[in-house]
Amino acid sequence: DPADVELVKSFFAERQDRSSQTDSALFGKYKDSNVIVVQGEAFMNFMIGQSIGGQEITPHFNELMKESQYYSHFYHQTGQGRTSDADFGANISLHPLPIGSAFVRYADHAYDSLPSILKENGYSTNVFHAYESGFWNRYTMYQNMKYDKFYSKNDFVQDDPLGWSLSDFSFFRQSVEKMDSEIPEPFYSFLITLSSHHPYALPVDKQQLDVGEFQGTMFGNYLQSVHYVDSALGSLVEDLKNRGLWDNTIFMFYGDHDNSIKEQAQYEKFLGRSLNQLDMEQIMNEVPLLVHLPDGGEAGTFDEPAGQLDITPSVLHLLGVSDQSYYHMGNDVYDGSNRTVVLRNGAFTDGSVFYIPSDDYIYEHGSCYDLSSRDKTDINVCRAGHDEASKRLRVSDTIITYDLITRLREGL
Ligand code: GP9
Repeated sequence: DPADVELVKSFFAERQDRSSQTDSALFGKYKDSNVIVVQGEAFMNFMIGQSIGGQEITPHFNELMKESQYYSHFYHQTGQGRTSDADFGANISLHPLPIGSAFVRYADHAYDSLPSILKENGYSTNVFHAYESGFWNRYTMYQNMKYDKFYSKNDFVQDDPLGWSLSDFSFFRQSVEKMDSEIPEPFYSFLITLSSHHPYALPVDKQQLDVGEFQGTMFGNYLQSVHYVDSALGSLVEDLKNRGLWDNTIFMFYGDHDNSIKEQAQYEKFLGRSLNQLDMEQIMNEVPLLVHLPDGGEAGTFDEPAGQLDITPSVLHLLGVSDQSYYHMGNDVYDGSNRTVVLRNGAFTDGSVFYIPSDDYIYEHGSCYDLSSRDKTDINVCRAGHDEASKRLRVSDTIITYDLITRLREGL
């Protein structure tokens, strides 16, 4: 549809016209640093900072927060492609598709992926995931994304089997060994964890958390496995420090998607309060993002909304690579601009309102919440934001489906 192509062209003409981006003091401050991004399986935000029976669920994450940037309203923007969608959003900065996984459906289309851009800037680019390389069509997609190498199940010694594959402890240890011994710096390493995969059953000898009244429930098992991954995260950071890699590395950790546990009563019991529709929408869509900068600088909690699509533009900002000529749709969290975050289901937030669509997707049947009162407000308050959100999803779907990036660059 020519109208859709025009929409794409005008969206990017506007986006590529941003001049403020390079003005910030952080632009290029960490040029040539290594970048390690860890995507945590089903790692959600609601249990960050929480305890059960006096025991912290995520003590290592909480400790790391003290010297990191913590984005407290960071959204996953995934659809049916789940883990592959999170990867797509974070490393390609376009919205995952409304149906299926872009990794599976359009692995041969052109993208301005983070590894391809970093490769052009002299980086070694590697991706690590200790599972079958063909799952989610990763093997093919990662070649297109221009990773030097995909370290998959066969590249890891199966010295600590757990769940679908190898434990995250061993996965992290072996991945860091490879970074330290065989990968030239500066490097971009993208790691995808697996131990906290649904249905979250962890062998008894690895259970370190007393989940009390949640014992024997999937929710309890979830807390248990997240606690386990948190402790693997702690050992990863120690390892990077011991090997002298921590101080010249931008380290990011974020969750890929929700845990598929939808019983509101469990969250209410865990958090000790009743929850409304807005609370539940945020709980199911917020994953944490932690950014540790090489000097431990800029630490604090950032409450403005952000999302997975923002990872690529923001990493590029820190490294001093302008993303203005790239076909990215995420926000740069460091350029000071106002941020609208659009979820795949058509929900959006701009930090002052939160729109939740209804099942029939008729705008007026959805709910518009005022984030300061956390109550529903007049539906019209969200209308302009909703129109913008729908436009963005349409722009993204058009670019991906019709493989437009190369043609746009050639002046389509
Ligand atoms: C498998 C893993 C899980 O390789 O990434 O994917 P998911 O089932 O969570 O989408």
